[in-house]
Amino acid sequence: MRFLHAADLHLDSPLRGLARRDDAPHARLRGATRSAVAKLVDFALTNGVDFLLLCGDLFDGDWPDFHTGLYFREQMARLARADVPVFIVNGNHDAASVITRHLALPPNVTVFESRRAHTVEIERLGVALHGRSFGTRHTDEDLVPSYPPPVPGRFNIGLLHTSLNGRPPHDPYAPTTRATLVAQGYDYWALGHVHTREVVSESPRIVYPGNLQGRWASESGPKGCELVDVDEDHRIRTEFIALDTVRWHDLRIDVTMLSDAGALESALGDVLAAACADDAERLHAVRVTLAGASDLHPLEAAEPGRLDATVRSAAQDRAGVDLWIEQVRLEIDPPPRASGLAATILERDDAVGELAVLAAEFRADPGCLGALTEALAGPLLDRLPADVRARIAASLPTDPDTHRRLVDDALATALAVLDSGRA
Ligand SMILES: [Mn+2]
Repeated sequence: MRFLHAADLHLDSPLRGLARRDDAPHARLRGATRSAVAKLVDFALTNGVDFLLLCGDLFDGDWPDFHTGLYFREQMARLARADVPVFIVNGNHDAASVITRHLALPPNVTVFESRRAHTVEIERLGVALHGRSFGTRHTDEDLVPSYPPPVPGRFNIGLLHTSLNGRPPHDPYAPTTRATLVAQGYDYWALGHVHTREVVSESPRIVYPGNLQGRWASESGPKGCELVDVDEDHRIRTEFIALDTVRWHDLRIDVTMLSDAGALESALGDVLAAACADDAERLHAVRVTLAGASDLHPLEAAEPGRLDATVRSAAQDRAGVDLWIEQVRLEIDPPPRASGLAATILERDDAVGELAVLAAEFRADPGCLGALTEALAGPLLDRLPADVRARIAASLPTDPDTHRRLVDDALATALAVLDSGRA
C-alpha cells in the first residue's frame, strides 16, 4: 500500500508585501500554491499511489470567487478519473464557518465530518482511516478523545489538524499531546497545521509534512509531502517529496571579515551556489541579511544602496538558476577600529571634527537620545505621505541602543559625504 500525506496547501494564499515590488516575478509567485497542488496530483498519478490524505488548510480562507474552488476541484477530478481516493479534514483556515461558497466535490473525495470523528475503511488495502474536521476557526478542544479506537488487523491512520501542545507562531488549534496520540494505538498520524516539516514520532509514525509550498521568506527550504509505503507486516517506509515550484531562502551572511564590495560579491556567489545548488527546476526567492561589524558600513554610508545592488549583481551572475532577490536587509555596524578612527576625527579642527564632537556628546546623553523619538515622531514624520507615516509610526525605535545606532549611521553618512567633497 502506498499513499501520500500532504497538508496546508493554502491555495491562492495572498503574498504579503509583494504588491509594491516592481521587480517581483508576480505571476510565478501568485501561481505557486496552485502549481504545487498540480505537481502533487501529477506525482500521485505517475507513482502508483493508492490514496491521498490532505490534512487541513486546503484554502487560505474564504474563496475570493469560485475560481479557487474550481481549481482545487479540477485537481481532484484528475484523481477521480484514475480512481484515486482522497481523504480530507478541514483546518482552521478552511473551517466550514470560514468558507461561504460551496462546490460539490467528485465522488472519490471524502471530507470527514465536523460533528463527530468517524472511520472509513478501504477493504482491499486493509486500511482504516479516522478523521474529524472542525467547523470553526478556533477550537480549544482536544479532538483525539472523540476518535474511534483502532480497527484490529487494519493499518490505522488518523487525520488531524492540530497545534499539538503549542507550535508558535502557529495559532493554538485543537491542542493535544504526543502521548495522547501515541496512546490512541493508530499506526500513523497524518497531521496538519504546522508549516515546518516535523517527525513528531517514529513509532507510531506521527508527522507534520509542512506546507506544500512556501509563501514567504520565513517559510523557507524544501516544501512538499510524505510518500508512505506500508508492507503486509505494517512496516513503514517513508520519503519526503519536494513539490514546491518556488523555493524560499532566508540567508544570513556574517560580513565581519569582508572589507569591500568585491569580497562581498564573491562570498555571496558561494552562499547562493550552496543554497540553490544547480536546481533549475524551480524559482529561488532569496532574502539576504548582511550582519556584523564591518568595513562595508562606511562603504554603504558613502554610497547608500551600494550593498543592495552588490547582492543583486551577484545573483545576476549565477548562471543556470532562476534566482530572485526578494529583499536585502542590512544589520551592519561600523568596524571596531572606527572608535579609534573617531578619536582622530574628534581632534580635527574643522567642520568634520565639530560634527564628530557633537555626535559623540549626543550619543552619550540619554536626554538627547530620548528626544530623538520625539523628533522622529514629530515634524519629520509629518513630512511623509500618510500611508508611509502610518507604517513607520507603529515601529519607531524607543531603546537607547537603536538610537545610538541611528546616530552612528547618520554620522558615518555625513562624514563620508564631507570627505568625498560632495557636500
Ligand atoms: Mn496552515
